[in-house]
Amino acid sequence: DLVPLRRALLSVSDKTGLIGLGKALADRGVELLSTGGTAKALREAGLGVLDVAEVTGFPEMMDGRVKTLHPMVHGGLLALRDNPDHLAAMDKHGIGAIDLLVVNLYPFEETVARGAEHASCVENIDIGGPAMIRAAAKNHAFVSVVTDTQDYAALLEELAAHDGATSYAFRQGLAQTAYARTGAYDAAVSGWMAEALNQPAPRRRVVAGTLAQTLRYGENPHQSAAFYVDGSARPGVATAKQWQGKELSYNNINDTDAAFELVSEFLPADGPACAIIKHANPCGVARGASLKEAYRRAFDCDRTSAFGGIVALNMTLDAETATAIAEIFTEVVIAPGADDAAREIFARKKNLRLLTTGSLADPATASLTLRQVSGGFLVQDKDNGRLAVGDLKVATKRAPSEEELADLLFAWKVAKHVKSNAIVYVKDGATVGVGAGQMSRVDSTRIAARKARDMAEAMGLGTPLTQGSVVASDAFFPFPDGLLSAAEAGARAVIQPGGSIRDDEVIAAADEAGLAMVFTGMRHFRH
Ligand code: 93A
Repeated sequence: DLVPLRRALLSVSDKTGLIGLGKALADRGVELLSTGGTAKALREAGLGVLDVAEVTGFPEMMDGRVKTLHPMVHGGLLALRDNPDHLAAMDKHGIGAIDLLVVNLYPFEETVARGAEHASCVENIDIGGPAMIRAAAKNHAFVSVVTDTQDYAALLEELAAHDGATSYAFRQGLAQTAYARTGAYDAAVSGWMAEALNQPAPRRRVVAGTLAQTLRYGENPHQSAAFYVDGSARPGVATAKQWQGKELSYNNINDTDAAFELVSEFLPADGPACAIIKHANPCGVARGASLKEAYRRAFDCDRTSAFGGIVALNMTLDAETATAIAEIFTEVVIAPGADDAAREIFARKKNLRLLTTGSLADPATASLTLRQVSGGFLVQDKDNGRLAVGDLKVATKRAPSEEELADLLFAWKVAKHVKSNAIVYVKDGATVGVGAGQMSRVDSTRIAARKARDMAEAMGLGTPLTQGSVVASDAFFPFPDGLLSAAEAGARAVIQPGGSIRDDEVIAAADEAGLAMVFTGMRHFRH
């Protein structure tokens, strides 16, 4: 199954590593064919190249839209070298076999990501490249196809190992990569069009991404895992710059994303905010007069859980905040930026990972969330539902005070990022109890209250922090019990969607307990 490599076609937009590859191939006596810009680069490096235009007998035309779409090219890629009919056709039409195709595509994803105009994005939809890639990959019995600059080294190693030939297994591996690339490419084009049309996310979408990184393992060490990026280039864990520390793990990436998405709910204009995440749930979220204070207050919600947590900040990390964070074991810190002094402080903590994103995520952007089920995927719009004060309906006799209202809205934003059933107690712009992921709402209410009591005890406070707090529930209280349990813990005001058939009972219970309760009319399930 060894196929000697005699003739190669190189057509690459990203010229990284091109000259080195071209030289190595030329040294092996491989004949090089190439398209305009690629041929020029190779020639400038002193290599002999035959223009594809010479092979096809047609000039590149229509701004390059048509350059390789020709039987002289596609026949050379697709012909079965052991099929007499194919060989006869090659002979008759003077088609030379192409044993190696090296293509990387017009940078469509990058063009979209940098916010280019529609026409420019369209012009960057590569047609000839994917056509050749798919042809060469189909004919992997004879042809090698390289679509990633990172695979040049492996190709040269393969040629060295087989005296200038390639093995079937190697070619098949390249073909698999090639189809992954063309699939992801077309998915990116389709996704971009869906966004331009403002289409509801689930309609006719192909979900695909590009492998960014293989991970050491998945959620558990016996699961293999990888990180794929969708090319949207939004601020977040996928595009962040990592300044120090070892590679992020699967769970780190998941938690860091949750932390950053949550803290991005808090605009810097409204003051510093911090979120600490453990196992994808917040164990503390707070505002503060300074970033350090926001961190401290978030930390005080649940100091036990915050150990080994992920910290997200809505502003540039400064030295005093970095010092405070460095005091306890923290896995990852993510922020829009980090100043030099803060970076110096972290540099002494070798294991701490610092990520900067340039800016916050926009919680209002439309995008997809995916979940796999046996035999398929569930696709939905990301929950970017946001609330304005005008959307709230006061359900009880007592309306919330201004301070309570501010805390209710804060609690609601946090509850959106807590696994259901979610219960979030907040006081003075800081969570004081979070109940997450319970199968019954009343359990979440109690767990959050108990944790608040534990914290008060640990901090030597007389009363639990939930005294005089407000509480958010991500979905309606189906019975008064959850609400009553929150009141018992000291909550004075409640925010919840409303809409239960027992709303009347729940409202009556709230009135009786002297609570103020507002309905949002919107639910934030997160499973
Ligand atoms: O506009 S195209 O879709 N039409 C083609 O026939 C074609 N053939 C190769 N784009 C085409 N290519 C692409 O040109 C390759 O995929 C590669 O990205 C690029 C290399 O062009 P150059 O060698 O001129 O830099």
